Amino acid sequence: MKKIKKLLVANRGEIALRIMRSAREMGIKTVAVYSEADRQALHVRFADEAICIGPPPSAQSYLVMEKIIAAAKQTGADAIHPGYGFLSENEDFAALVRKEGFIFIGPSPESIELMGSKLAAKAAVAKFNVPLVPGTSEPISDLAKAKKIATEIGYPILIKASAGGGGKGMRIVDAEPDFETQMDRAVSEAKSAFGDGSVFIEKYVTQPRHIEFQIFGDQHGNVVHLFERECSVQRRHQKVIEEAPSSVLTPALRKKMGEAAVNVAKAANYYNAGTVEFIVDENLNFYFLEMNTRLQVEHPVTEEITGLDLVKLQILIAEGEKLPFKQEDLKINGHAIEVRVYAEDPANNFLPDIGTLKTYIRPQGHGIRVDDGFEQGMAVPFYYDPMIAKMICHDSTRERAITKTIRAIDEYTITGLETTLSFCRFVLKHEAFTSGNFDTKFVEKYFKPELLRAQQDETEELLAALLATLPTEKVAQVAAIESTPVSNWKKNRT
Ligand code: MV4
Repeated sequence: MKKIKKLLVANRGEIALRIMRSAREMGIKTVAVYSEADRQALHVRFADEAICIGPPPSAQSYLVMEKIIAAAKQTGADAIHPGYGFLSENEDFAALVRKEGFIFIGPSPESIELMGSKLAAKAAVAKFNVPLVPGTSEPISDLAKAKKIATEIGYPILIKASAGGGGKGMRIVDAEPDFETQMDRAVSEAKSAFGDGSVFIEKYVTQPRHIEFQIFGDQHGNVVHLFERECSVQRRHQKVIEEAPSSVLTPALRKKMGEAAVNVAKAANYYNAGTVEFIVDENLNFYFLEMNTRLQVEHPVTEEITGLDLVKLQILIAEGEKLPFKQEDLKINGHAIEVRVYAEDPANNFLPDIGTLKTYIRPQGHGIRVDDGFEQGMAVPFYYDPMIAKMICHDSTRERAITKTIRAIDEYTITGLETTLSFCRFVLKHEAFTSGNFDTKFVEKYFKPELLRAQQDETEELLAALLATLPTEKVAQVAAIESTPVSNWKKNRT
């Protein structure tokens, strides 16, 4: 048991701030690291100390292990939290942190490495009775043999890179004549992207739901799950809206999947926070896909429904404490929805829209949480992920959480750049979403940029019609309000 006194956060933006807030509440001093592009960033201002670690590109700053270690030594930190992205799932970093005598807030390097190989992960969990998608358990090398297996499984099949994950390096094969070309492509992509050309085959589940379980383990062998998050609304493997709990799980299925998730963690001798990713088909069969060995972007929805602070838990576990609760102590309270606010233009193929936050006014009220790293007047740097904020709404039921989220989107006022808020509003109002009858194909099936434009035009028409009924002096008043920066008619009421 070693109490952490000073924590270095090897990350930036909203997650760096979010981690430091919990550390401060625990009486732990905080150290920020930052690139030259982040001198004015909020995580730097919030921290007790801050060290510049290099030029803006992350390959020269946030991704350089030696610079992080040097900053930790210089400031006398005793622990390092990697956040998500950057070095968070790099087993060499986790090992180096430990070798240099610091506490790594996360799992062991061995667990990270095991889950980094999709084939090794599948082999490990298979022994623990975790359902897997039908497919090969070894890398495929012999083309004739691979084709034979694919025929046995039945087309369509998916070729995946063992070193891949998060959708990188996947190839769908609809029928046998395409097999060879797709396999060649998959292998060469995997070689160039990961330096490892191993690929394997799985049955392609065509319209799955993506449901992931938050798990937590301590260093004494105890593992629990903190229920699921439904993350099916995504585009090109980037999640857009996440919620907890999922509207399709019955208590019985939740229990079964939760037990499978705990078994995945046990198969990896896992400790600290992790996420076990499943796909669920239309008959509610579920299959393990992969495990993410970090705190995830969408962890706040789990915090809202469990009342737990996951970062504080991560720190306690890294100090060697036992999990302070048992599975049966945990229960779901209400419903939480997270929308991700990206500096992207949904009407223009989600092109990054980097610029300055001319107006930035957060929504307020009971059950609304905004995790961000920006203030009005700040610029969104183009070197990093264009996520501006995560807005999380919590209420007693799914229906109420949806209503609250739409109200909060309408209140959220951002000018100076386009954001994905209007797109999130479109999703939340869609019948497929409100009914709960959707899968990972939601965006492809229902979204067209014209629909946003049509909604926007309608709003403007309504406004014009309203103005036409008013006397001239009122019109002038409305026009004056319209042109003030706080008006969000155009930005958000689409
Ligand atoms: C699949 C699949 C269908 N069948 N595997 C994408 C992310 C990576 N974790 C694995 N992914 C998928 N694997 C089989 N056998 C569909 C996906 C998939 C997906 C999964 C979760 C969330 C969004 C997704 C979007 C497209 C495809």
